[in-house]
Amino acid sequence: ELAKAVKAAESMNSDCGAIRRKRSHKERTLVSSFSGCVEFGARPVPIGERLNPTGKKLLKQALRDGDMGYILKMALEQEEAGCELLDVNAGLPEIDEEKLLPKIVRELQGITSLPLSIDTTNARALEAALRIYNGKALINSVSGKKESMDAVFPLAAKYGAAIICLTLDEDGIPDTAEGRLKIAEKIRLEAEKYGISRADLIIDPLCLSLATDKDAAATTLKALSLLKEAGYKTSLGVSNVSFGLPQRELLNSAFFTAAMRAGLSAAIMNPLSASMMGAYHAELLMSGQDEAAGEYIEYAGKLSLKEPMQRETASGGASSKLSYAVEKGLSAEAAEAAEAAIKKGEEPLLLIDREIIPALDRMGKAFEKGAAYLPQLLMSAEAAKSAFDVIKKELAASPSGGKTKGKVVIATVKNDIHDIGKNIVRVLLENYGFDVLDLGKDVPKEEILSAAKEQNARLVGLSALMTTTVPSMQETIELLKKWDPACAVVVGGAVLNEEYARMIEADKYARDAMETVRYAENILSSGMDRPE
Ligand code: THG
Repeated sequence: ELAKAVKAAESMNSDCGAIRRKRSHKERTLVSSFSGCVEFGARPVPIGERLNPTGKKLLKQALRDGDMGYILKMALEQEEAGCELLDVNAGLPEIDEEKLLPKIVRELQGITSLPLSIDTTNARALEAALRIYNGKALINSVSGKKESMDAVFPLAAKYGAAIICLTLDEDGIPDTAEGRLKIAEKIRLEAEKYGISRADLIIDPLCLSLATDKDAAATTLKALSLLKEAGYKTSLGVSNVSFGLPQRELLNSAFFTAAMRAGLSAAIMNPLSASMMGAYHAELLMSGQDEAAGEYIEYAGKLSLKEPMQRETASGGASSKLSYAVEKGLSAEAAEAAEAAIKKGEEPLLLIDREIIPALDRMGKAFEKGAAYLPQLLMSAEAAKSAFDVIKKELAASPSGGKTKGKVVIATVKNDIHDIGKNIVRVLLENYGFDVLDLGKDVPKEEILSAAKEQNARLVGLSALMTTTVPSMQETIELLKKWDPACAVVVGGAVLNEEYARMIEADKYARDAMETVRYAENILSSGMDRPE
């Protein structure tokens, strides 16, 4: 028996050994956000360059004013244009980068699931940003200068980031491709001392402007080839090549194509430029990485769609701006768009019905499918609330007047702090002439009961957004029915449906605010007024 056991143990051991041997350590270059990850090496990674104040008056002003709306909008534009990472640079001499950079990183993480490339020369700002970054960040950048490596490598090691490494040192940028490779090797050896793996290094051989050096592009392209041969991942700020020259996009896109051919792993570039993204998709197709031209065709389709869309917003499509802002969770923009739409004479209730609710719906569906995450859902709800506050003011200014159609008590139930849906219901009810007592959110059942008693209410509306608060809704209904079985209870909210509503013995499930209004009309105009 013993011998058998020993043999079994041995064979298990050797199995484990076999498994261990099979697990080769993969030297992959990866960065990630809280929810998604991007690999360098398989195909070129487009990194959006536009969150960088260089040459951008409006962004400079936004950074000075801390105008997050503008910054977030630039991020979303780039994401939609198809870039896979966002480079973030908040470096202005008059700005406290140490405060602002982490603030921007935090806000960006709320609205985009793209990983970030943190572009700064300020080590304190870098650490502040890395501390709050959710994922494996990309640091942009370290150079071969001792001072730079001493500052950046400890942080990269501590926070597990990947790093863009510039091939320049105390003597500047070498004129030759070989010289740049040499600096890359120096950087790698130094990084090793910190336990940073070579896979976490992305070498940027730098391209300066062709306006001042006719060989700038050729040298950089050669450096790319050498670096690739030596097994390095590479990156470039592509737009540098055309500083000071006219028609920059012509040059940028030609250089981008050449760099991709030379094996470039990532490009910091302008994804809003059709010629840049065009060059990118064309190269994927030409290099055999786009099966049946699927991606190219999809991109081409988006391009032809874009024109009429832009025309619509350019001609003051204020209302479609509203639904965009709500969907993307841009609060300030949503409020502005709502105001603009009202000024243009749009019907406030229609704005709710046709812009805000459908946008929330789209976000909700994306959330259910796993295509969007909770922070995005909440940002969306916040933006809807901002727009909604503007609309509410407008509606308050033009009351429906006349006699009330009856009293309705509404509340978001205990433990639930979401009231956007309930607020919409209130405004709609008020506009249809009901007298609404809104108890707010997170309301205990006893409080709802005493308000219903006091008002002698024939209709109570309850809202819940979270599954976890449905029991609290059920208890409230029980209490109300014990008091008066004839008091009707209408329920609604994201997690509810017909079946749930029946289970917790509500009288009515309302799919949306309009359905609540119709139900209220039904119940409260049925003649049998209660004795006062
Ligand atoms: N390598 C690495 N990081 C980098 C660079 C690089 N970061 C910064 C820069 N170079 C890449 N980013 C930019 C951002 C903007 C521009 C160029 C490179 C640019 N801006 C226009 C201007 O200055 O005129 C503004 C144009 C506009 O409004 O879009 O060209 O090389 N690792």
